[in-house]
Amino acid sequence: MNITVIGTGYVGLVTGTCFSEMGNNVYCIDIDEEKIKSLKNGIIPIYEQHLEGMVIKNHNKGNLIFTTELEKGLSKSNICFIAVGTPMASDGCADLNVVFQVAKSIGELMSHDLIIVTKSTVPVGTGDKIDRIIQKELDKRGVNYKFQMVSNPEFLKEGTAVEDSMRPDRVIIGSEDEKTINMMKELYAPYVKNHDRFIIMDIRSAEMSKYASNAMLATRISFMNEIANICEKVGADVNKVRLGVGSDKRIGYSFLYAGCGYGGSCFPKDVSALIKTGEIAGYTPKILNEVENVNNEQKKVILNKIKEKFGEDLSNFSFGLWGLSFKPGTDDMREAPSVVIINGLIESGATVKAYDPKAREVAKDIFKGNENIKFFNSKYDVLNNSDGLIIVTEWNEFKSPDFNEIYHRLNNKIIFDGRNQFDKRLLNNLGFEYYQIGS
Ligand code: UPG
Repeated sequence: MNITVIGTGYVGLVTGTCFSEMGNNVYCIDIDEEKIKSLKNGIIPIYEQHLEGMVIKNHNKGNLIFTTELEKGLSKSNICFIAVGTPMASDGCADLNVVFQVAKSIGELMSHDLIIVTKSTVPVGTGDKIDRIIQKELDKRGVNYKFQMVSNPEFLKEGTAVEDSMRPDRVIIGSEDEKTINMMKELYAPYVKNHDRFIIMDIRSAEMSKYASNAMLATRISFMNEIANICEKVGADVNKVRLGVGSDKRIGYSFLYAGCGYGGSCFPKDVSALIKTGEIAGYTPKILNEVENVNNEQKKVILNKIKEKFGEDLSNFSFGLWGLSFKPGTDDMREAPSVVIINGLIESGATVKAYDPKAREVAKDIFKGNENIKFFNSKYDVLNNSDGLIIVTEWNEFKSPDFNEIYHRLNNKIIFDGRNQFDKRLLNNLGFEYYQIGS
């Protein structure tokens, strides 16, 4: 098939590349000329496993084309995906300016009938708005090309984005037009082979499914973080409670890990946007508001533990920190708990030495000019002259460290673990004072 994907961010680039991998001809469009130039030269703006090789291979084969010319892509395509960002606006709503701008451009430039698919996470009713914008432009031009709107939310996770796209759990197709649905099924058939993973519904329900999925996952995390906070007070261990709870088939084990809060480009903004959607529609969400509140507090739990140990004034203290990205497998630091923890430490007078396998450069940009944080290329070097080790992200390389090395380099043999990576008894036996979340 011939496809245009508008937006070469996380979702657009991965989706477009995975479509090209199955032999489709894909035009990836972005208004950012520098980004398009880099992509043409095989320079990928994000770190994501398997992505670079796939981009270069398909670009060289000629079926993954990067261009700033939307008209060119549209003229050659039968399906156009909108995959631009919908960041959080200052009022907590999803900012749809770029989505609507793109819709207008499609209406101005399309030159034959099209299927137009919203991949971006957009609030319920946005599909209808896009429809009206495009139709208005077509009317202005006096042309009567037909187009069908589809909502096809994306469920890929950072760190496993390519795998998630190549083997999705489900493909939601929000459309009530049979021909369009069949075309979408044909496009996705190679990715869901041997499984009936298509879920067909109306556009509004598809849009809502995306928000409800992310909100459900965020709720599970905040719920377990709340249980963890109670566990600490009553002498229970959330790591064991998770097993006791997750073994119920109706509940399951995933997304029950207590920690120092969820981050990333999706959960915080999507929970916030869903709250706003409810409020605007006349319903004030209760659970969702608390999911957000619990998470904001949870990002400070490590900091509170450090202050309980060393006092409010941390002027004479220095800490080694492992993990800056919001989760392993990515260099993305959007809404990362590490930022809250580092800022809190520095505001209290401490200095920080940080290590992350992938996010160092991104972090250097965030903390540019700040003398109180230094970045290192080795996880052990951050420990020299440090009063404790703080673990914020559970990268694999932090899972079986050389405890002897940690012990000898640290001034105070203290570990604050925001991701509950180690066995408490083992660490205590090795001579560490070891703090976890929820035990
Ligand atoms: N997290 C926990 N405890 C858990 C699981 C996750 O604290 O038990 C945290 C994790 O550390 C991270 C955050 O939750 O900070 C989000 O993790 P994850 O969902 O793996 O990351 P994303 O890549 O943001 O993916 C989410 C959805 C995905 C969706 C995407 C964009 O999982 O389905 O496509 O957001 O909307």
